[in-house]
Amino acid sequence: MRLSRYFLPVLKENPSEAQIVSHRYMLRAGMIKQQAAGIYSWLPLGFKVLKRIEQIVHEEQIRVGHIPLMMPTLQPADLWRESGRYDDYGQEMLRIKDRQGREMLYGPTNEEMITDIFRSHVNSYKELPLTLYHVQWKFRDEMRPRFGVMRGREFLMKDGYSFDIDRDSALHAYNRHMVSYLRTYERMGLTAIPMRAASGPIGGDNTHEFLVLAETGESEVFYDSAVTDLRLGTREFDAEDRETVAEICAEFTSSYARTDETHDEALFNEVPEERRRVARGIEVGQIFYFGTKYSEAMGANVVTSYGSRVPVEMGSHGIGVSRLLGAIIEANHDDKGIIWPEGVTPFHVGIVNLKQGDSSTDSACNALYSALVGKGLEPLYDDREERAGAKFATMDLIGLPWRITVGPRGLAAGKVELTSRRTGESEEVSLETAVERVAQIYGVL
Ligand code: 5CA
Repeated sequence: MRLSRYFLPVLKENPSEAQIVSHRYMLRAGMIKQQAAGIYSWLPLGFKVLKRIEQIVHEEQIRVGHIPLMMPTLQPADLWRESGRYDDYGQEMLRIKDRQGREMLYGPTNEEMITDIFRSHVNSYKELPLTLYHVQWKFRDEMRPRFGVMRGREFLMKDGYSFDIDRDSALHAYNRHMVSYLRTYERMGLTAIPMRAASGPIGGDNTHEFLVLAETGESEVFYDSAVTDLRLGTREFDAEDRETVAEICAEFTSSYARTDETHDEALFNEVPEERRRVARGIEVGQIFYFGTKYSEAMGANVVTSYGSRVPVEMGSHGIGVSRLLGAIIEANHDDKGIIWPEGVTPFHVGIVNLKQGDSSTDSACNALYSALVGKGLEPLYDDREERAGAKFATMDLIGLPWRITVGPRGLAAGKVELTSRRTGESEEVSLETAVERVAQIYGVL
């Protein structure tokens, strides 16, 4: 993409309504525009990152055998009356009437609807296990929408629902979600710690939240610092191997890590003092095992191998897709702007032409651009008639992890400059080497 042809409405001034850095940078970098409290348009740059994050979420769900579908945002109230949640949900639920006066709602979550799909089509234990998920907009009329996409009213969520024949299988589905989430967050350059949590309106006693540590997080968290060293990395395992999956979960959950809702001071004090941490975190996901809460209420039964009918065992598992943008920025920025981890960056590399209109720099930039595109990469070429300082400031603000700077002096010696946004370190290299290095970084060589 050429910046002169792109739509990147960056703001020079700090927007006064933004209290935290991720919100400030998302507005300044022209990623989002607020349309109403907690409701945003996703401008091209923000939309691109959102799609990258969504793509990683899909890949990791599909990797462990979960199946995507799509449910609507609007739901009939009657479905929610069956579970009893239509009255329980309170003012967070946006209630709407259609022209026939039928009561509808904008879904804050989808347990009832997925249970309805299940009971309509699944009859036998032979069709289990089954995990269906979607990535869809939700609406919760939050009392205090704030911090931009972190606590929105309309927000994008991955919500998945597991159906199993018995408790052990359902707990395996829970564990399988846990390991798939660990990999999902790691691919986004995040350390998200599973912490024992409270279940709220979803229900059940078995639940973990995934927290990214950040001073601006809304949750108070208590943990053993040993958990921050754990990484799933590139381990290969079979998602249906219950023992291995349970071992990985045990590794990530056996140290003390809890949110304030489930914090236990006496247990916490058993952690060696030098490893005890009290901090703040951003909740980027939550998994729940709640057994037959919805299946019993809504008559979602299956025939067992003995021929009897039992309510199906369920869990639900969510990732805050739009909130993740905020969390990633909170964890990756400096005073000049965002620093995208390579896994989610909107463009792989920026090209800065220091002398626009100069035939040699223009043609070198064009050659770089084509070579990078030829490798399957997406460069953002700043081809505007701007001062070098302004071009650098834009690149630093929007946070592409790599920048190639092309100027007449370097070119005379056959060199361009390859700069890391994270370390600020630069290297003088030939055009070919610059392309190769970037291709290598993104694993497309
Ligand atoms: N049905 C279950 C999971 S399938 C569910 O609704 N879980 S949840 O309530 O924990 O939400 C899942 C994730 O959505 C949260 O972990 C959080 O990351 C994100 N989320 C929740 N509320 C908001 C909000 N107001 N704005 C942005 N993201 C949110």
